[in-house]
Amino acid sequence: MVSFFRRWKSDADTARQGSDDATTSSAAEAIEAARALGAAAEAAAPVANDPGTADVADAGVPKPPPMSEPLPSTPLPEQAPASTQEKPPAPPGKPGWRDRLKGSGIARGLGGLFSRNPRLDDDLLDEIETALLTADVGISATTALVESLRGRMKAREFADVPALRNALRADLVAMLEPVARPLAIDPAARPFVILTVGVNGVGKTTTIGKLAKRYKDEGHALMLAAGDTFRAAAVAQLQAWGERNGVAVIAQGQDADAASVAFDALQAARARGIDVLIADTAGRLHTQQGLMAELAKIKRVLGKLDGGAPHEVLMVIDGTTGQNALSQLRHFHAAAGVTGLVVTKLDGTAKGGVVFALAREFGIPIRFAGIGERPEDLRVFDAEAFVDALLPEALGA
Ligand SMILES: Nc1nc2c(ncn2[C@@H]2O[C@H](COP(=O)(O)OP(=O)(O)OP(=O)(O)O)[C@@H](O)[C@H]2O)c(=O)[nH]1
Ligand SMILES: [Mg+2]
Repeated sequence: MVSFFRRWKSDADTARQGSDDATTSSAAEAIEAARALGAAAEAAAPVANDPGTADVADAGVPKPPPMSEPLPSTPLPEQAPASTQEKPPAPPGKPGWRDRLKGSGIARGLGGLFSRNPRLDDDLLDEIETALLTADVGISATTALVESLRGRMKAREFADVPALRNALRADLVAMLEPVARPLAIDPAARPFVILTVGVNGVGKTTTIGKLAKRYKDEGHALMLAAGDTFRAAAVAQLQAWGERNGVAVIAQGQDADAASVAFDALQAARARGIDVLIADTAGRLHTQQGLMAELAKIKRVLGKLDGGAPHEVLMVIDGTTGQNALSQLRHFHAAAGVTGLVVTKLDGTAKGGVVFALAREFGIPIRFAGIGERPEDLRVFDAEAFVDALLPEALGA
């Protein structure tokens, strides 16, 4: 079994230094892609699977942040990780989205633009175009949005600038509405198996921890599979989330075969009557064919036990990645058949626009958005809440 499930360590090593093959259709996109690649490499760097440090016991394991209702063992606020001390959970509902996304590139671009009381003319459309392009909305989606506005402006559909802003809001919402489809746990699939995939450091393990809390709170019997076997710290990170949530974690430790871990976990989950099994995987660059093939193998192995498994291939995408996210999704989809997306770190330096580009190019459901590091900061993706958070308050909720 172990030899059958051999991993591609050399590929992993190359992956960390590899280059991207983002396809570009113009010079502007090439510049965007280059910028995005830099961001992706930066995002990947602190959590790269470095065999040289893999044995260092739990060094650098990101600890789950405290829950909103702390367990007795929860550290006091002053002992909590620095990042979570600074940021309490976002307020619930739409205000939370606005609170967390107000610093995003697209919110700042559009906000600044409309706050200058612009005139209703072609210059305004040009400025909107620049704001969208700069925020990583991408050429295709931006052109569609701006040309639609231009046509209606010429037809004198807009009496004033607020009317144009409302039309832009409606168009942005319409672009996202088809992909704002929440993940439904099919009770007939027992367990319902979620396989998480994505490049290094995008937030896969953290998202699993947040989901564990969500599903536990909803009353599901849950199990996690520590399928990132590249680093001991990765297994420990998932186990820490499991402990916090009182959820069993199936692990075979570092260097175990990921497909074998997934297989064992599904067997155990079936035996124990578990409702939802969530499997972690190691981050990998989408350009590394061997590593991408490993994902296909994990899927095949799960499918041997249950023809429907995995029921969801959940790809986690770092919202700060920019247009390179399109290339990532294209490759992961080809290798593993992605059925849902989570876009994380939208609260940070993300420009936010890539969400529109992903929606337009792929139409794959966006299940959740990460707007912070705490469990309650993983929100079911809501097209209206997202768009309203990006536009000036007058257009908001
Ligand atoms: N601000 C913010 N940080 C996030 C979010 N989601 C994840 N993170 C942080 O991103 C960092 C990386 O998260 P991980 O969950 O370890 O990422 P990963 O994809 O599992 O990484 P690898 O397993 O190494 O590929 C951690 O510091 C998380 O706290 C989010 O929505 N917002
Ligand atoms: Mg991880």
